[in-house]
Amino acid sequence: MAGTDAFIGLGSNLEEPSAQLARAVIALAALPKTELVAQSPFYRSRPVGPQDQPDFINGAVWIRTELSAIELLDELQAIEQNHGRERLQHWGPRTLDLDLLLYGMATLAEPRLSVPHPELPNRDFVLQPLLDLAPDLTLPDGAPIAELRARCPDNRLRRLDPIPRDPI
Ligand code: ROI
Repeated sequence: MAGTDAFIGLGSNLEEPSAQLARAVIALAALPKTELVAQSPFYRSRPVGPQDQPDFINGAVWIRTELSAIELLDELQAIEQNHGRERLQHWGPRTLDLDLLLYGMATLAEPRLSVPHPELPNRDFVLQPLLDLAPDLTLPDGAPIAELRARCPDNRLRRLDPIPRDPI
């Protein structure tokens, strides 16, 4: 398929987080004009933000899509809603968080959407899954993901093995 390579970060720390992520991957694979290229392993990570909340499960997927960045954002937000997203508190627990991390080599700063995701360089739970998917990946400014990963704060990532299957 022609299209743009995009990377989506997945996170959950409520209501069986691994199953939330596995269902989200299925929903992402079913998006219109989009194909799933690869899915990263899932990781357990300590929460960034308030510590009085459960650990997160995080992962990432690589898709190729003919949707525009904003169309893709709309689809991600629809999946979050359909999967019962709850976000009661800023930087608090949530059932499903889907972040558009990279959209090709685009740099966007729009009211609804900043790409690359502004927190990407600070979050090992995003950088490590990206590295698993594409070891040579760079940001649009040329910064290698591998270098950012080596320099970013430690959230005690623990890889969940094997990737949970059969969430339904
Ligand atoms: N912390 C971790 N470890 N993983 C997340 O996905 C995550 N998402 C968030 C906040 C609450 C900032 N902390 C997180 O939105």
